[in-house]
Amino acid sequence: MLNRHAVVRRWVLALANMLALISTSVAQAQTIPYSFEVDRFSVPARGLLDNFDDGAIDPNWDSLFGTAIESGTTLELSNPGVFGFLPAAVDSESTALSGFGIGMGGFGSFTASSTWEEAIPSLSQGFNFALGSIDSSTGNVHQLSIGVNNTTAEVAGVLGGDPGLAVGVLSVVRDSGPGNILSLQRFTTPILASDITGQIVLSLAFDDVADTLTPIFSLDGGATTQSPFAAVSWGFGGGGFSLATSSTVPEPGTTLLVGFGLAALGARRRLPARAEKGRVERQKKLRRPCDR
Ligand SMILES: [Ca+2]
Ligand SMILES: [Ca+2]
Repeated sequence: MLNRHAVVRRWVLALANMLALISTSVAQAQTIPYSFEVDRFSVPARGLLDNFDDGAIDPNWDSLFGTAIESGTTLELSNPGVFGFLPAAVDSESTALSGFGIGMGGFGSFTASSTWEEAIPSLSQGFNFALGSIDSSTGNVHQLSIGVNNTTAEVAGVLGGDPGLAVGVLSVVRDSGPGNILSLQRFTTPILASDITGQIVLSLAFDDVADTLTPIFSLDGGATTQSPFAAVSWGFGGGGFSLATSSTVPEPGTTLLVGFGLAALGARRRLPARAEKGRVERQKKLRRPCDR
């Protein structure tokens, strides 16, 4: 068991490294200040719970970038963030953290939930809960996120889905090298500000029999839940969670496709040899217990 936990921990760090690579600055611009709070994270089927009430992000989470502060009974994710973190080809300022590695294929079904304080994102802003897994056969990183976002027409034009206030699901696959995006899909369910009447619960349900991941949400503190999104095939051995908030730069992102790719390559060159070696070893280890 210890070995598995160690493997999962490494998995989370691998994902964190991947996200950090993506975070390399593209170009700084003005964004609207953002601040969203998470009240708790839980995976009841695995006995995982964080109420964010002990004043420290460690050891459950690793701050990836931006300003994440656990204070009182919540985790606040706010400015200043880092530019260039995306799950998309659009420039944005983001704050994110990653943690809670978890065994998946063969370890049983579960629903993981993040509960956010009631908030209505301003235009260009949003908050998201994601699960990332590494495909042990290709090394590619798969991420599925569910979030509440208020998307500009320009950003929706790049990512797909509806502009404006919506609950959105983003499915992204990145390669194992510089983290280039191999595929990206966005699905949305438009909502009204008046639909949000309590805490917002963003959940991802893993079915270990069907090998699928299904996004679920509640806009009224969990009293009622909605699941309008299709289940996504998810046959991986493990994964790690992320909590992220962002504000996109108010300009079209199309020209940033180029800058984003260059930034990722630059980050790749700066990657220390030690980290590279660790990444290869992680992949080797992951293949043993988790291949299915
Ligand atoms: Ca709390
Ligand atoms: Ca804590």
